[in-house]
Amino acid sequence: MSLTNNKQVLSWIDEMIALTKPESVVWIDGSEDQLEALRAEACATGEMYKLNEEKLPGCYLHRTDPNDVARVEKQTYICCSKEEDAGPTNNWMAPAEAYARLNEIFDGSMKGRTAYIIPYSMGPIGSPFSKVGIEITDSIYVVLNMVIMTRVGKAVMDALGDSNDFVRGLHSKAQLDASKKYICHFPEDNTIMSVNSGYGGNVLLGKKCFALRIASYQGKNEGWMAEHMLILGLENPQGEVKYIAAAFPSACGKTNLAMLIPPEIYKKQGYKVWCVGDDIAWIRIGEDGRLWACNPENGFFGVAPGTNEKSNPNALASTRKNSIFTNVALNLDDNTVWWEKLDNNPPKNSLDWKGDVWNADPTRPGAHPNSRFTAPAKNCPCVSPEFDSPKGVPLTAIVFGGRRAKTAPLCYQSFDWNNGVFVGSIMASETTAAATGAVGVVRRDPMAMLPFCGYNMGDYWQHWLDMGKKLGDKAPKIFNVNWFRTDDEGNFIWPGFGDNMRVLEWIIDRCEGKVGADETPIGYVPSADDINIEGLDISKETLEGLLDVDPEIWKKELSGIEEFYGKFGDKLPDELKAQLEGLRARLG
Ligand code: OXD
Ligand code: MN
Repeated sequence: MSLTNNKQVLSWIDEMIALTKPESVVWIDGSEDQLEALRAEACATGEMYKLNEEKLPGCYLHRTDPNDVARVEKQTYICCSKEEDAGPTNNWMAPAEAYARLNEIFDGSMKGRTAYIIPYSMGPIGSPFSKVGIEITDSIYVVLNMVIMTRVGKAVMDALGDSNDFVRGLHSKAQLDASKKYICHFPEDNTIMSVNSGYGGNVLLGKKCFALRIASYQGKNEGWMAEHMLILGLENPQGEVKYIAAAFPSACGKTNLAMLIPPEIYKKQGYKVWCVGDDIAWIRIGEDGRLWACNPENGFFGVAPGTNEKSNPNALASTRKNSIFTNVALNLDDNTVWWEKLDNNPPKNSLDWKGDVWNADPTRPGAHPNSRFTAPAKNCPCVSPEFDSPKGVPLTAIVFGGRRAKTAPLCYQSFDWNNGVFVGSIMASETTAAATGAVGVVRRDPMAMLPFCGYNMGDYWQHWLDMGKKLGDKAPKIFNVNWFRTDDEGNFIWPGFGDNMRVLEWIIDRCEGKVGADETPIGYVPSADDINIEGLDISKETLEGLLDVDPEIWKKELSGIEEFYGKFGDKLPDELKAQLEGLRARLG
């Protein structure tokens, strides 16, 4: 039974069903009865595995194909009419060619299977901030994840009414043939087609595909922004909450920062941190002329390894019920899950992420390094009371960050909005020993959007500059942080995690004009006296070292920036060229 009379929706669905030829078609209405039946079916076929109902109520384990465990940037395409509109940082395919290639692969790809039609809302249903998507998929795992990550059901179709403003998403596991895996985006058609993968980032089409790649393009045309940012609220002892949005490349601790627990000395005074979102922010100019941010998602799709009682107790607590675990180890003694650094007790009687006997074998990991939990946001002990607010939360500051061993200081503030856009555009991380390839190689990842910007990055920067013009003096202040400075032995100097609160406090104080700063060639840097290190095992000299800006290192950085900028040709905004020259001049 269909959940809508919307002719555009129905005719698109008819077309996709005729193409993929499933045995049956089921609309997902979001009811608990329907979901429970799907969970039971997935367990019966082995697609999912039910975990200990006492210890992990409502939780399941899923294993993907061992060759299908991460996003595939090489097989991800932006399919727009002109190649230059995709830009030098995206793979491009002409729409006609992409449709032809995909139609061949999708032809009959759901034979003998059920097609599930998932109506979902990114953002609270019916909010002017929100947008509707429909995903057709042949995977129950996708259905059950989408139900956690987005708002699903009939109310979404009611909110859409007769409108044609919805994003069409077609996904089929097909044969999981890696050579025919495609994640294609058609921004001009509001369409996403994903085939031959079953891994979250490639198949939960509301997330990276819609909420970043398609939405960034929509935002440029409609005057708003879709960003790879967490959103947190920092409450002071007077009960005032200030909101910060922050962009970091993948694997730099976004989820940890979003759910930060303040150090004892702050907690005692009454400081609190509220999580609005851990990965994506949709940002608009509100009626008051300020920037307002909303998290379009409804859950967390977090990396499991490294999550523990110390690093992120709030994330861990979020996963203790109604969650799905993907590619983690299974403890056979009590039917619970385990991953590296969860604790010091790898289960002796266990299976690894592939389902092979593991038994805590120290020579190989139990969980895949990119294993995940999918957890409802409402499970998070520090979820913001504003989480469902239809208008979002007002931003006081925007923070960029990366993983740099020496270059960037612990924190600095940009001179103004345009300089802040420059700071975001030169964001970079150095590869660590954990990643494959050389150590210390700089990967530029502007605004952490490198794999997620659905159009030419040069036009995207221009859009940022244009938003600044509209905001004028109502614009949030822009900062950069680096939690990852190392000493000569390669050890991290700054403790990070909850202690990052000390830097956030300086950021908010700066926005409120309560604290000074030292002017350096790259921006305003905190004076060591203004970062609270009470209760920390760090000397003032060490802190001074963390805040140091070495002009010689930055002079070397200039050529890297120039080379990166060179890729964008005419699309590089003049304003950013001027910013680069300004930095060069200040460095002398
Ligand atoms: C993610 C990512 O999964 O950024 O959030 O890779
Ligand atoms: Mn992300």
